[in-house]
Amino acid sequence: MSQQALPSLAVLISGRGSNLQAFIDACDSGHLPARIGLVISNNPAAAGLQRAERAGIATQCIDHRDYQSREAFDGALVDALRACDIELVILAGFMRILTPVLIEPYLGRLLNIHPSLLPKYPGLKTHQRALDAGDTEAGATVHFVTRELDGGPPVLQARVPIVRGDTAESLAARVAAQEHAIYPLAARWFVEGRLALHATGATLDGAPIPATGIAYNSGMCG
Ligand code: NHR
Ligand code: GAR
Repeated sequence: MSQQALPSLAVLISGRGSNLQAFIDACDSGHLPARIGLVISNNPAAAGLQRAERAGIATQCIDHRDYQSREAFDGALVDALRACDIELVILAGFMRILTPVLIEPYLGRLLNIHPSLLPKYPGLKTHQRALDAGDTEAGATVHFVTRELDGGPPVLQARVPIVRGDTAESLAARVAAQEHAIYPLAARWFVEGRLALHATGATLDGAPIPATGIAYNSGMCG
């Protein structure tokens, strides 16, 4: 398949971009049969913008502070996505809550990775909350994005142990390694036409996905 014929992804970031890097690597290696058509950051200082530039990917910075409302910001995102014919939108450490202005046109084509074992710990500071609660496990969940913050149907979930002496930083690093495996895999299922969002929830190969997502194991090929 020529590069142009591959389905086009947009990756939305706010920071470091290690998940973006996992997508760049998965597209390059052929594990993910797609191309990244556009990287958008709301944060001009996001290190991930340089990763994209290094990989020769088009970037746009759409700074939320330049807009009067969340809806106006989301309208600018939608304009940028439409101009690039984007088939799947990947939120990868994107830190702005989205409104229906973006969610409605991309419903079913919009994924997020959240650094917790959803439905536990929606929102922010997930690793510290897991440590404070004395949990013995943490993880990450890929889910479809709906209006409900971190509440859309889960797709794929990876677990890691919490070990003695863990800090939010050490735990985040252990979770991030799993994120980099599961997120491109979920996107692969989507571009292969295997993963879909329906009114009743998410399905893989037509079968309903359990409420906490499919449990990832390292034998699943990415
Ligand atoms: N938007 C909707 N409508 N639904 C979801 O499930 C979304 C979403 C936008 C982003 C990612 C999410 C996460 O995985 C995500 C999921 C930002 C915040 C937040 O509070 C919460 C959850 C997530 C992302 N953002 C603040 C805001 O005012 C800003 C925080 C900051 O800049 O540090 O938008 O965790
Ligand atoms: C990731 O751990 C992701 O799960 C989390 O931010 C990190 C981004 O890292 N997402 C959120 O907290 C969304 N609110 P990255 O920029 O290196 O991919």
